[in-house]
Amino acid sequence: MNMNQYLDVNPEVAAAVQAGKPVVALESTIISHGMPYPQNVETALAVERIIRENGACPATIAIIGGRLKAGLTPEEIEYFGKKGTEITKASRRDLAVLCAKGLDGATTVTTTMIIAHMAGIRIFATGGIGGVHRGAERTMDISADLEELAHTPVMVVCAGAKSILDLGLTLEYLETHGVPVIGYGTEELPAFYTRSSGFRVDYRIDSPEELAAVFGAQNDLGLGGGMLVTNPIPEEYSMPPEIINQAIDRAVAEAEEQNIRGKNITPFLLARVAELTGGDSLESNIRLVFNNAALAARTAVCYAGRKTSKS
Ligand code: PSU
Ligand code: MN
Repeated sequence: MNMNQYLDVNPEVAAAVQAGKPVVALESTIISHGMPYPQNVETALAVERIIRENGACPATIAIIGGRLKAGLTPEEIEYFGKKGTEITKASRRDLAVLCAKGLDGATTVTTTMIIAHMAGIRIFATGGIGGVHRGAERTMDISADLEELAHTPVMVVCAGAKSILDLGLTLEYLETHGVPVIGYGTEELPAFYTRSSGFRVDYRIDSPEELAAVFGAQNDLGLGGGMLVTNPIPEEYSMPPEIINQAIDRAVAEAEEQNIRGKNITPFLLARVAELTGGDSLESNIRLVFNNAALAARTAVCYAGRKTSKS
């Protein structure tokens, strides 16, 4: 653990990390900005239950009153869910300001990786990651999530990325920065609501044991950096590509017309796609997060077993 004066690891999480037991980190932007209240809170609590059922300890990560929290209470999750988009979406560049001023922040993939790593947590489950935006050759809008994956040794289990992004450029960027992109049970990069995107991943892996072994090898080699595991949404919850792509194209066009920029663009697109596709996309979103939580927990169990068997 890389303890610092701003970090609070909750006692259950700290005990699990100390004992080398499996722990899975979870982000809080998905709660505050990714889903409406009260489904966001119900989902966050259900995800923690799924992680426990699969043998690991959950650690939802957030910034509260300038404290970096690894592990939230149900009351703190409720607080985040209720406040929603009023809470600052916190990326790497926001951390120092929020800590020094004693403010709240919702952690993105980037800041969840940073705080997980500080707390000694190696595996993290979420829905979708940020990436290279469409039109990035003009706007230079590339999510800090990709940079964090390049540098911070945390495995991120997600359902790929939404095609609000340029998925081809996102894969190119990850390749340049040396981030392995794994398809879980698939050769294709999943596109969040759909199981396929038309883009190939680097490697297909079919078991949590093998995911843990590959991540272990990356750490043992001293390569540093993260690993991206893309886990396709279960078939029964996936959405018809025409419906989702139409909504995404429209949301992207509206963002352009309204001149939405910077950190606001991703929350704008997520909210607009959710509105345009109604309850179906919310249900799909919730189901894929559950699916990722279970895989991350099973992988964390294998990863913990691997470490203890070696020492
Ligand atoms: N994409 C999703 N769902 C999300 C996010 C992205 O499909 O919830 C959130 C995550 O917290 C991610 C962040 O880390 O948005 C990326 O924001 P930006 O594109 O501004 O880097
Ligand atoms: Mn951006």
